[in-house]
Amino acid sequence: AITPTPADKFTFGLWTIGWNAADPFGSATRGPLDAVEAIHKLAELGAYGMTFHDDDLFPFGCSEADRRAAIDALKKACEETGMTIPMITTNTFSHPVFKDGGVTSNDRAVRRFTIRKILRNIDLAAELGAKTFVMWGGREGAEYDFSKDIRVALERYREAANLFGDYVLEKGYDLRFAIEPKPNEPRGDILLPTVGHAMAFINTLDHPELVGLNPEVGHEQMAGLNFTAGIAQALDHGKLFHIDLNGQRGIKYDQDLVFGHGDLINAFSLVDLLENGGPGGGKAYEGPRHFDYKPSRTEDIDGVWESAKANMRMYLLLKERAAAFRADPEVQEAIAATRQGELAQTTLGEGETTADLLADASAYEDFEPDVYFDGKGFGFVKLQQLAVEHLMGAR
Ligand code: 3MF
Ligand code: MG
Ligand code: MG
Ligand code: MG
Repeated sequence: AITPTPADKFTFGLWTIGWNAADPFGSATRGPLDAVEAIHKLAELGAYGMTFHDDDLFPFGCSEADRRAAIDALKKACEETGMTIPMITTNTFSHPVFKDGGVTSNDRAVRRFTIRKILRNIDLAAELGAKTFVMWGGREGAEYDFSKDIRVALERYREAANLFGDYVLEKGYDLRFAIEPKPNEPRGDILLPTVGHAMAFINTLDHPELVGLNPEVGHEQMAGLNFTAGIAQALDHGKLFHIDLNGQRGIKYDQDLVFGHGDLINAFSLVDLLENGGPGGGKAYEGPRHFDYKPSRTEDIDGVWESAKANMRMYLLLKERAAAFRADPEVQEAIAATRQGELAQTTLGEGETTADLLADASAYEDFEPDVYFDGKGFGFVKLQQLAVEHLMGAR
């Protein structure tokens, strides 16, 4: 069960395996990777699909003929291999013109150009049958508080998001948007920095039902947040449209390590949530398991494919461990001891009103916290130890 198959729905960004490993301090350590070759290799490894930014597939500003040739070659490779393109996204951050952002740049001509670039790519998403269109606004932000009024920048963000929603409805495309939050890098501070900020913003849109999230493990962890808890809230809100899996070790630059090579314990609870956390214990999330990582700069092309395999293997191993954890009678007993079943009960009884609660002297007037408190623990540590032992393969 740790051999990936398309049924596992593993997908990779072309920019991940295709990264030439140039970083802000050094030049490339690897050559370019052709998209057609990437599709064939990923198919061979058991992946389900590939994703890309417009500029990953055809160079920024290339001729329409070159663009078309690249798209057609990709389509052919998909037909040959059965690979899919479930998500595409737009590069609104690499070209110097985007230095103050795309849809929120202070420069209005840049904003108009960005909207056109995204609309063109929405058409391509529909053509390729992608169901999710990711928007990562990495340059939407600032380094300095006086650079712009954030409220006005958010109005421009909203104007653009509403325009894209209207466009998709008008065209009748079967496509939803997923905003990818990130706290910083490349901007000092990025707009919609976390899952929570983005969900609040989505609620202000004309068509909130069209817009959800593409949370990335490392991005939330860069803000010191618990990724599994953020995903749980996104699920609660019905907004987990897509996910970027990778690894991050603490609050620092965006590491994009292999999934599980960062906070392994949080990766374990994440896979458990996605796979076993749905109502009735089914899958909580049915979409692609998308890897957005960077094969480390130290690796050659063989190391790239080793790291691609490692992502899928980590996910499947964690899935296997999570199933064993859930099936273990000792774990079930430990879960019951934590009183999670009681958390699932409503706090007021069926049909009970606030007036009834106010009239219930046992809830307050006669409730004696000092008497009620018996010092009994919740047993969370015991349960966590069982979880870690399952994760380690020690049980
Ligand atoms: C940057 C990212 C992005 C987004 C991508 C949208 C370049 O930290 O995570 O990758 O994921 O732009 O999918
Ligand atoms: Mg990232
Ligand atoms: Mg990252
Ligand atoms: Mg990402």
